[in-house]
Amino acid sequence: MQAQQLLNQLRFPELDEVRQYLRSLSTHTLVGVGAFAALTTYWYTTRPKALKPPCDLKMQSVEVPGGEYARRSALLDSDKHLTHLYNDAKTMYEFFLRGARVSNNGPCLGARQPSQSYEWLSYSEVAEKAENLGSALLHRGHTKTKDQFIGIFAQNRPEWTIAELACYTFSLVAVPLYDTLGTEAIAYVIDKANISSILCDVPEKARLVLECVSGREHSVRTIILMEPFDDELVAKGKDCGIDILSLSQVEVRGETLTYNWVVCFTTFGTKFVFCCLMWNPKGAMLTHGNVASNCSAFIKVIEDHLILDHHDVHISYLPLAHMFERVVEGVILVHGGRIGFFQGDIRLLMDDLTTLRPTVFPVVPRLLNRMFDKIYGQANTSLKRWVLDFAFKRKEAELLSGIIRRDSIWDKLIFRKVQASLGGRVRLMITGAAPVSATVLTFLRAALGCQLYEGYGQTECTAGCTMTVPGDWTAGHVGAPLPCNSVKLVDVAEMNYLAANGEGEVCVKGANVFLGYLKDPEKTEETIDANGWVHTGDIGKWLPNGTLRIVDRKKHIFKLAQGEYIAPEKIENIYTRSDAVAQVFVHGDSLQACLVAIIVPDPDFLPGWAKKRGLEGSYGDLCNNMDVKKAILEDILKLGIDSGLKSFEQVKDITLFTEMFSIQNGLLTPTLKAKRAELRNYFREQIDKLYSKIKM
Ligand SMILES: *[C@@H]1O[C@H](CO)[C@@H](O)[C@H](O)[C@H]1NC(C)=O
Ligand SMILES: *[C@@H]1O[C@H](CO)[C@@H](O)[C@H](O)[C@H]1NC(C)=O
Ligand SMILES: *[C@@H]1O[C@H](CO)[C@@H](O)[C@H](O)[C@H]1NC(C)=O
Ligand SMILES: CC(=O)N[C@H]1CO[C@H](CO)[C@@H](O)[C@@H]1O
Repeated sequence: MQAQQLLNQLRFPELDEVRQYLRSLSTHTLVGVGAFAALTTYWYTTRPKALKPPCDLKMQSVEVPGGEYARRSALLDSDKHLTHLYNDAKTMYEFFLRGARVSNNGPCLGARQPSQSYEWLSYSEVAEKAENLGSALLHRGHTKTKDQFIGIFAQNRPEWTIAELACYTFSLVAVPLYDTLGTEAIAYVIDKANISSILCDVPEKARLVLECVSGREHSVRTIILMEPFDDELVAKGKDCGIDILSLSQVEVRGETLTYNWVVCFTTFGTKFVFCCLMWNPKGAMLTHGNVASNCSAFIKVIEDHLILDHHDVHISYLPLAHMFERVVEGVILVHGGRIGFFQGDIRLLMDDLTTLRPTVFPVVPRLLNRMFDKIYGQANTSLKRWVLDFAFKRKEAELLSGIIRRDSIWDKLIFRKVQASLGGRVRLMITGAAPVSATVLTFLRAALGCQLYEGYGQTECTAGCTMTVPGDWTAGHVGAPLPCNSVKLVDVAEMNYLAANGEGEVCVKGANVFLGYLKDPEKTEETIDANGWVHTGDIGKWLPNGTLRIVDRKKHIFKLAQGEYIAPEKIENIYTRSDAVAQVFVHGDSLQACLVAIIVPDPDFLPGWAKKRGLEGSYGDLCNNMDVKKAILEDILKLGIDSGLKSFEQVKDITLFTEMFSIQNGLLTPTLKAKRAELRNYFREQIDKLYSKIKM
């Protein structure tokens, strides 16, 4: 049959665009296209019914009485937050025990050597290793009341989860360490939590710890290494007063020790189990109850559409130091599923996926973007691109009517390859940690044919506070509040976001909200208010169907005396584009009518930059030279004009300062953000002088 004829017989309005497109194609192409039209007919007549969503998708959250405009999940039948789902699983320790029971002691943790298949430890083997390690830790003086913090400094691997379980078994607290911020942040965490025992995976990490503590007073007494190490390391440890032991040695020793450990189990919600010291770095104290509630909320949201069980397999490669990965692991363990770890090299992840063939695959937007680019990159002729778009449009139509599958004709013809590259069995994906573009999310939901949820949250509420619900496969929002918490939006008047308009700073309260920051009542108070709401700093907006969209970030904003709002970071970003400028701090307040700035000129560029303007001298000389100051001021004001700053957004005067703002001098956070309050105090004198000169 002629393709054109066949298409004309089809009366599906959405095919209009296809028809139009076809008219522009050559007949040669059309023969192939005819086949696609026939397939379309076949697909329409054979496609399955959609599953019923767990709530009315037009009303996914409901307002909580009290006049605060707070909202909770429509899945709850009262305003009481969900704390747990299974009566025998209220702590993370009980999560594990339940998994052992429902899997009938099935495989629990797996790892592989390069090019080999996965080898598994059963639930009872994992429990035994955890008990042995835990006993050994008790023997070294750790108890739930004294010296309870255990550092874990390793990539994801079975021993990580075993160490965590060892902590849970004896009510100790796991503190993850990670090295992306260098030794300074590690030293901070060790000191803050007064950690005496640290488990490391490889000798390099142990060396890093020694570097952090050598030559000063410190708390570390024991490093337990998972991989082999040499005598030199042991000697180095001794110099710092640290015993370096191998994990297998420690486990064997633990086996010979007997403890009446049954009494040690952490009880629900009382004690914190997990201290996630973050990059700020602040130690967020999370309890068994926090983690259990987040996991349970997640299970509850998806349970109508997907029931996890002991056949499920999870691939663990996102850092366990973040709550996102740990919550997913909790969800797997409570159902007796198994966790397979990647080899430790993200470049080999694809190989691990096809070997493990996971059913659960948590992702981050960066990875989703890469998959999207790869699929489109392979469709590099216009015909291939057309076929891909055509198949996507068909599956997108299914998706929006609530159907998720990977056995349609389009899957068999087009998407089979990408599905197979993930092992071919993935049925649940979760993305979080950062926003994902609607195009990418919708395309991959269609192409991968599995349930792909987007969550939103932060460590302070145990990873998640909202998540998309099954059946709502639209993108562009982060879903409704999870059943374990309520969400409210609070006025940010200076940015013109008002709760009464359904916009404002996202605040969270519920069973998953943390206890506070370790030994930091001041920061805790800044984050959790007197009524128990965590203030996230994100700006959200309620959509008509009760889902939340994240639209902005709360910024440092202040008013000048005449009432104009100023966002100093925006101005600083513009001024630092000057070659002469390394760092800028813009200051103003409601008592002043104008802005001033402290500027650290760039030591590498300033001499050359000044020379072009006929000014010479050493860096120090130049910074004291009034003509240099004047030239820099002129340069940044010009940049400001070019970038569209209003005149009240431009500084009136500046002072040059020769010492960089740094973490060491307390003017930057470890993520290299300006500590504005500290900067203001530090430069009080210079700022006052600038203003007094302006007034004269
Ligand atoms: C740190 O822990 C040790 C025990 O490991 C204890 O003796 C010491 O008092 C603790 N220091 C602080 C500041 O808590
Ligand atoms: C198109 O993609 C194929 C692989 O899918 C590749 O072999 C080929 O070189 C690409 N062609 C162009 C022009 O990029
Ligand atoms: C919810 O509302 C948003 C914004 O109006 C919309 O984009 C989305 O499609 C809606 N979701 C559903 C399932 O109707
Ligand atoms: C897996 C899980 O339970 N965590 C939820 C905790 O909440 C985050 C956000 O909704 C989800 O992304 C996580 O999905």
